[in-house]
Amino acid sequence: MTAYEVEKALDTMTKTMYNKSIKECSDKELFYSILQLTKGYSSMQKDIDGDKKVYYISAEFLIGKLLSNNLINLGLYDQLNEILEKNGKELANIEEQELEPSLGNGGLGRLAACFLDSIANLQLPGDGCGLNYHFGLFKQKFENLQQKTEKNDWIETQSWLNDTKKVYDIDFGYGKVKSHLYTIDVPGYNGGKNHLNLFDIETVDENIVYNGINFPQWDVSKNLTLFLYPDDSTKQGRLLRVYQQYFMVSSSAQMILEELKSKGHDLHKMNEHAKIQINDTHPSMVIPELIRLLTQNEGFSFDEAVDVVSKTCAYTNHTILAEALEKWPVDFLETACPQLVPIIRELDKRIKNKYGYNEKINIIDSQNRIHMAHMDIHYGYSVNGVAQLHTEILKKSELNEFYKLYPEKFNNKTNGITFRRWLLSCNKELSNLISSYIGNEYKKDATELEKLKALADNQELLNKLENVKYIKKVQLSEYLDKTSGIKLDPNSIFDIQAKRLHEYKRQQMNLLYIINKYQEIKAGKIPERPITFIFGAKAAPAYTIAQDIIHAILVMQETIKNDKDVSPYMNVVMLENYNVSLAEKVIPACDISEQISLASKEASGTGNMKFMLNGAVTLGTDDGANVEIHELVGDDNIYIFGKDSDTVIKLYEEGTYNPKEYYDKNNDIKNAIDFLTSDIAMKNGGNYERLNRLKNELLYKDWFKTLLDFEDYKITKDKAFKDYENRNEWKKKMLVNISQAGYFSSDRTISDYNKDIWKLK
Ligand code: 26Q
Repeated sequence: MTAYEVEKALDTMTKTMYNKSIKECSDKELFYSILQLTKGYSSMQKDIDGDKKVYYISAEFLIGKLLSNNLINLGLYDQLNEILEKNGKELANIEEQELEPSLGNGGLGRLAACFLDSIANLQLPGDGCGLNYHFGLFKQKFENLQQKTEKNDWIETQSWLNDTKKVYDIDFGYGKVKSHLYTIDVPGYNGGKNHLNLFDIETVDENIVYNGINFPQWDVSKNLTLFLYPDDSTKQGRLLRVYQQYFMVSSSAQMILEELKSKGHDLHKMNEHAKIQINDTHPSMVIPELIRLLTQNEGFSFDEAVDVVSKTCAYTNHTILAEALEKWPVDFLETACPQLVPIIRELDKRIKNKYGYNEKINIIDSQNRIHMAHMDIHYGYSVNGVAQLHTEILKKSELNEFYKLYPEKFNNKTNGITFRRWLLSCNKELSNLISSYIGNEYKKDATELEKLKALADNQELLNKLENVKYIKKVQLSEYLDKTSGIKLDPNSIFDIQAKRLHEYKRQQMNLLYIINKYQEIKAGKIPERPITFIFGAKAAPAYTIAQDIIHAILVMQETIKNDKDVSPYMNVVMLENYNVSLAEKVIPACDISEQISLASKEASGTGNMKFMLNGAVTLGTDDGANVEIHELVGDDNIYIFGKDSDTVIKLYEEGTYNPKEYYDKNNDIKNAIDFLTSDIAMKNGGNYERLNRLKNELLYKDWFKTLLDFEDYKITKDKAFKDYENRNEWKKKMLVNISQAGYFSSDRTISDYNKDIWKLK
């Protein structure tokens, strides 16, 4: 498409929609016009087709804003940019008009979105299946230095959603409901398109939401698709989750069978034409639901159904945290979807007959709970972890009993990210710089980035790289100033930890470092260069300690802002409502990427990859995909600290870890922890109850062993700040990181899934 053709089309669109020329339109009107234009172009792309198709079922698809992404993939971005400029408009301002869908929490949901992009990019037939949450994940606000939650309204009259008008009947224990299918096009970078299928209950009622994100939890026909993961701290909330999950999988299973039949396939050979990837255990009920549909509606015997479903479904595990492994009481299913219970009992009985009573591998345990992962592993054909270390831990410990039974099912698929969003779109300055040295080939084959390594002594490139980083820091500073009055110094070091708030990710360790640095400055030890510590994190509403940690960070932000002795040398910023769009601004501006989970706890991490790709240097533990980053860049281009996963796993087994000992013997730790309940913290808005709870948690529990690693963390982090001053060496580290990031392209991950698990083409 030429710029001229696109301009004519856009002009016609604005005339039809608003009776205005491009110049006369407001940014919002232009957004809607371009939205319609883009939807039109993408609807003209033909569906990516093939004899076998993958269905990626996931409770989360954290797709982020779609405008730039779709324009890039449809090959319209540059033309549109040019046209808008010519008409005195800026694409960046128009992008700001789009509301961000927040259909995910964090890593797992964003991974699903990257995967859809890569599946389409590789021209593989593959759709996503999920739920059309009207408010998604909550919007985060800070009030009185605490997190407040509001609903995130993203569906406007005009949106990316297409109404297919298709409806499926879903049987809940209390009666039938209707599931309405909407789709969002997923255009591939190389042409063609797939779909994200989002199911919605027809009777949903947005008006029942009151006071932020509260709603009557019992009224399933009205509330089912309002929110992502409603409160799971109460029984009602957990039951609603089961309703959501069953609704999602029953809709998906019906849609898949309908598609297979419409293509004339024999359902007995369904596995030759469809693969279903189960994204963590949230969609696990698709296994018994398919068996139910095949036996009840398609004349299959139970054995036949089990056989073909087991050859169709594959399971991905994303966590080894015990509390996140879903176990649903049989009672919940009796209420939500009683028709599945006899099927799951039969599946369980077969396992018990074959392998005997063994809680480690049984589906239904002695407390009458259904272990969703166990069902997936017995009745699926593939089990994968999401990074080398994670898969090894699954095989060696968490799922060892299963590994002994089915070694052939286990495989690793190290996560990846789509470079189209996380480099080409969010950091055009960097991608243009790269292109000017190694050409454009890396946009198709990310491993081409390795060519940069040979240029590690090219002074001109190194200087330009530093300049790009500076520009991105300035852009972030301007954005934050404009949107929230936050002032940053782009000449300071940007040290960033941006991810969901969880104790295992150890934002509290970063906080203790910050308190320690504050105390050092007060005592006269001034850093060589000012440091800006940036956090972005949402905490689950029912997760009290996580809320306490956010509060403590905000108190430090306030304390430093108010202390003229310290504020010239350090700054703390807790970003409000960290989401995909903010990540696209924050990540390119980062110097030091904090990836400091307790070794063995972070399955992979994907933020680590995004930061690396944008030229940040990682400060992290040997955990998740950090291990692979470490291997790729070598010791000199990463800062690794802390106890390794074997040691940590052993410590848990021994159960002897006592955080108080570290507090007693290390003054830095003692002073930082005592600060939490100090007069200074109280004067700066500290809430005693919250901060004292956090203090006691660290002193007497510290389940994720913050104090164990603190000393090494401090030494390593101080060294990173010192090394930053050796500017040329640092620029080389940046370059090496970018050059080695190609492995983490989700195109690589997806071609591995395809090669080993789906075998589509
Ligand atoms: C389970 C039961 C009840 C309530 C909630 C949940 C629940 C909700 C969300 C459990 C897990 C999640 C999300 C998990 C997640 O995002 N895991 C991350 O997945 C990424 C992609 O593989 C990895 O990179 C991260 O390491 C992993 O933490």
